[in-house]
Amino acid sequence: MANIISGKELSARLKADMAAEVATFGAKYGRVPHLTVILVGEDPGSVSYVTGKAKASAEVGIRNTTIRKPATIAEEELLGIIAGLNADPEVDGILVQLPLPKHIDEQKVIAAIDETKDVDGFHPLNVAALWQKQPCTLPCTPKGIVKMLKTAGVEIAGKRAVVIGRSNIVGLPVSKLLLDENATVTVTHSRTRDLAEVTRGAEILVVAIGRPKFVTADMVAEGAVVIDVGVNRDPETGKLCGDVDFAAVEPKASVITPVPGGVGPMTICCLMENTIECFLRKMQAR
Ligand code: L34
Repeated sequence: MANIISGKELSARLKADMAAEVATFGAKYGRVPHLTVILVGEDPGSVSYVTGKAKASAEVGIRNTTIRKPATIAEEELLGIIAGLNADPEVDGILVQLPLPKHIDEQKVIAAIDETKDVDGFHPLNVAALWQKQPCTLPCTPKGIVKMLKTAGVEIAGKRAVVIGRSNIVGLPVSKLLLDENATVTVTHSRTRDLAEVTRGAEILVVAIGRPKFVTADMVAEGAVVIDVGVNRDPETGKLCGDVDFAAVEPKASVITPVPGGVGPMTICCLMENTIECFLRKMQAR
């Protein structure tokens, strides 16, 4: 029987602490942090995540503006909106929900965001700072994963960590954060040979591949810590499921995260934290 880390419960505690802190900001700074989220198109997953971000903002006392635009929006118009938000002194955080429609250059859009308002930590300057171990805004999902490991009392230093997936959003940055915690990190991907052999060597396994129930029991060592980043629809039941076959893997794991209620809520929680950090940096620079 594994220890199941509830991201839902942990994020609720952290959000309550943040709410208490934010409640003091009006008197101290004259206003509360302001997060602006841009949603392009109507992908049901994106709509659900953006709604979760607005809900969490309300819980923490952060002002949230969600700008919704059709999938047909021109890149120029999107860049114009970002320029306006960059120039607005009352906007502390800007997030463009990904993925964007194919006709829009994602990297160009991310780079257009003022790096001091980049609450995702995706701007090239923040990415460079992360890889050079300089102070920066950490990407929300990797930050949430390390918080979950630490809260569960998982020792990271010296451990063999295997990450499945090499995306800019999760795989690469979580690998770097685990390396900074002194794990020995292996990054695997679609071209990895004998993947199961590699993952069986993992003491900490982070799965961010985006395929329902991809990780099966034979791929996991007895006693492993398993972090499931996937949010998929189970093709059989239509219900939400992770990248890990939870029912099969949980009995072998020492610690595991569920889907839903695991990494997802922690991503949103860390977004709240990053928004507060960007706000405070600005206020303290005045
Ligand atoms: N710019 N794009 C930008 N920043 C991000 O940090 C994200 N991400 C990923 C996709 N695109 C992004 C998110 O917000 C993934 N993601 C995210 C956020 C929240 C949840 C899942 C993914 C989440 O709360 N999941 C719930 C279930 C939600 C549901 O019911 O649909 C969970 O319990 O896992």
